Amino acid sequence: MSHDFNTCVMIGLGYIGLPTAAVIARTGIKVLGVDINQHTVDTINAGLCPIEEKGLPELVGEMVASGRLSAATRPSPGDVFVIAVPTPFEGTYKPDLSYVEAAMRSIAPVLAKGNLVLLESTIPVGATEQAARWIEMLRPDLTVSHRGREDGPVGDVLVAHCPERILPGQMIRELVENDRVIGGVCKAAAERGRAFYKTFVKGDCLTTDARTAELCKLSENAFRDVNIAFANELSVICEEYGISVWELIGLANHHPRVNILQPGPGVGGHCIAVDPWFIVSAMDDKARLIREARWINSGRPRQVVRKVLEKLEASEGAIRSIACFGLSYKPNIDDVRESPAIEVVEYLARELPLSHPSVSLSVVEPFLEEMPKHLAGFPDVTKIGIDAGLQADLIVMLVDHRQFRDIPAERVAGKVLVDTRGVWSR
Ligand code: SAJ
Repeated sequence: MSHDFNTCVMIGLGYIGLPTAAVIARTGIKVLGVDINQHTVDTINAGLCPIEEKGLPELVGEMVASGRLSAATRPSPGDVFVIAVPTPFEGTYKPDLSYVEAAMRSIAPVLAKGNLVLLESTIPVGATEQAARWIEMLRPDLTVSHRGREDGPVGDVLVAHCPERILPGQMIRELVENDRVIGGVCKAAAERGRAFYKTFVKGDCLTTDARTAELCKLSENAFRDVNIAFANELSVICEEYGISVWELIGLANHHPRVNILQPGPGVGGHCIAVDPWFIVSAMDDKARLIREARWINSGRPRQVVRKVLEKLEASEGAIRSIACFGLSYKPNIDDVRESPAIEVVEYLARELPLSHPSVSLSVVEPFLEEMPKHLAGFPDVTKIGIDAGLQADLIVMLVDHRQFRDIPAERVAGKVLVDTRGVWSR
């Protein structure tokens, strides 16, 4: 190895931490993955993978078998500590940094001079500096270099933010190929961070300060949210005019400088539906466009439900069964976090018994074996296969999985459709 990173401790073995730990282990660095969930730890130590992701089970199995990856509930000393814990928001849309603070508390006792601490979790502006202060308070015997003190002596512990950017479904490839932004609390931290990422990243590793890196990540996801909101607003406008939004976007995108995204039933996942609030909650009325986009996208599931109820009313009792196609937050994955499709089904499952008690509701989701726990409170909602779903009187297309795209339009001829993804309406 042409570097001096021999051991890495990954805090958090979720959707980001586990694939990142496995890819780091592949370089030959010894990785200890830490998670508070004993079941996750046991599963990984058995060479199994608790997350569905292309290529990940094989890589985890191989790394555990080689002894380069292991898991525990508490950290041990190491050269680099990577933090990949969740940063949810509270009811007030303010980010909750308690997991980051708990991670700092867990690593503080084992930190040593020369260590590098990298936060990959998506965090609000200022949080990396806050993490550095927590370390200082917990370990008064160690110095942590500060913002604005670049010319002073380099701290014993270097702290930087390197936001993750990987797309579920393509994580292993993107972990290696994507460019990375590394923002140091001081310049030395950014440089040391770059040296670490260069051990497994083929993309460019760009250095900056911690605040810029924090806002960079939030801006990337806010950019996508705003652009999806634009597509969703266009779909409402098109409906008013009786125009196909899919045809419109297809035509507009022939312009060399136009690239409109796709409308849908809303924005799901644990990133784009969450991160823009980290900007809005800190900025209030200075982030009006970002806030409006969030409202537009988070209101989409209710618009879909309204459309379904309008179709029911218009059918005057002819519609006896509804099948919702897709539950995951986007196509071709099994991830249901913040899924707008689940929200649509939940609304319908609550509403139908009240206003249309004789109409049955079922869901079709080839990427899940069982009904997700969010829908456990609705025993009347059944999970059925594609063929059975196509027998329903009203089909609500919520996720354009490849299996659904393969269904020829003739098979839904004569059905009442609410096609939020343009599977049969393009
Ligand atoms: N969506 C639309 N229309 C579109 C594109 C997406 O409605 O044209 C919806 C999807 O159906 C889904 C949601 O948006 O519900 C988000 O999906 P996504 O594929 O846009 O993004 P994520 O949440 O899976 O991953 C994003 C990525 N960020 C960007 O593309 C800027 C990823 O690179 C980040 O690593 C990830 O967030 C993260 O962890 O922050």
